[in-house]
Amino acid sequence: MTCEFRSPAAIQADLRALADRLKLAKTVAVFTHMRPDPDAIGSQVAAGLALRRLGIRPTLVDLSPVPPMLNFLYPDQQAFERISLTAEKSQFPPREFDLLLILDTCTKAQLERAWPYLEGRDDKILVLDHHRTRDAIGSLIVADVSAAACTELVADLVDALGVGLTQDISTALLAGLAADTGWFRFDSVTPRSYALAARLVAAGAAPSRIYQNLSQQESMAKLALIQHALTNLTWLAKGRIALMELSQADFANTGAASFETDGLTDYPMMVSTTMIVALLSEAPDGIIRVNLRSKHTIDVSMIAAGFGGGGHMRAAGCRLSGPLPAAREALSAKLLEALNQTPTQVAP
Ligand SMILES: [Mn+2]
Repeated sequence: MTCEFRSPAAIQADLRALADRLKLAKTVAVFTHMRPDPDAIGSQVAAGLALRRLGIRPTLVDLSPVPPMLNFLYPDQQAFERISLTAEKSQFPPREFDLLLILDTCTKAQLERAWPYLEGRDDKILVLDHHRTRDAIGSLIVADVSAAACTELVADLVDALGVGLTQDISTALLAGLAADTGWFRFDSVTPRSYALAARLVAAGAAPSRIYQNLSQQESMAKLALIQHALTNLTWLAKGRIALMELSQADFANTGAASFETDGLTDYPMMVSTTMIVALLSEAPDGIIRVNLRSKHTIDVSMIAAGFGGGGHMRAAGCRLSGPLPAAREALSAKLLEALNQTPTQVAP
């Protein structure tokens, strides 16, 4: 994994190089990470729409089912060709594209289902991402960890392609930006985020419609899942570490889908003492999926990387082998270690 520093000017030059290569293509397959969030789908859809406006044929590749609440981001079902690799053992169709564009991730683990296809096609692969951890993938990686959302970078790409912001492109970009910044609350937010938001709203994106679609479309099963997660909440280190667990039985009893764990880590964060929140959810194959969040200076991407995962300083994830108690024990040890290496924080 590399994490070299590039200046803003160098990143903009990389971005123009990315745009120039895309302009020469006729067909582009657009990928994003498994278990896609609004930033992933917003990036994919906005990039697809921008390419289409240039007369390039985009194909969007789904590595996991797209959460139904994100369907509103696809302007019409005929807008794009889509390839689904969501089924177990699904294989990429035997086709060649001029370019393969990967958005909002640069780690192989998050592209697992596409990897048999992507492997060996490095010269065609271009990456646009804002995460801190990354693998050496493809022939051009444009990575800007100062971007609050990948859609901030896709907005720059749309500009570099000379396409202009349509209402549909703006809606997809704002959805990603709003979701990845917790509606402009996180410390990843910069003047650039607000300036982009202003441009997107001016171009027709409607924040209230996006909010309703992203945050007020949950199932009753999700609320029941929250209930279970809070019942299974335990604290370590005098309330500084919160651990939440969801077993396969919790999913079965509530009827909630695995993507509905999204946002659960916010709840323990409301407590003043909380510094780290970990959510452990058991997948059907027995693997324990871990979501990590931190409120202070603890870099949870490093903790996740220690288990083969990755992410951002304050939001990261990894996967551990089960069963739950063993995963909890292994993780707790590393969380306590990270906490002990961090000077005690004065509440902000
Ligand atoms: Mn993102």
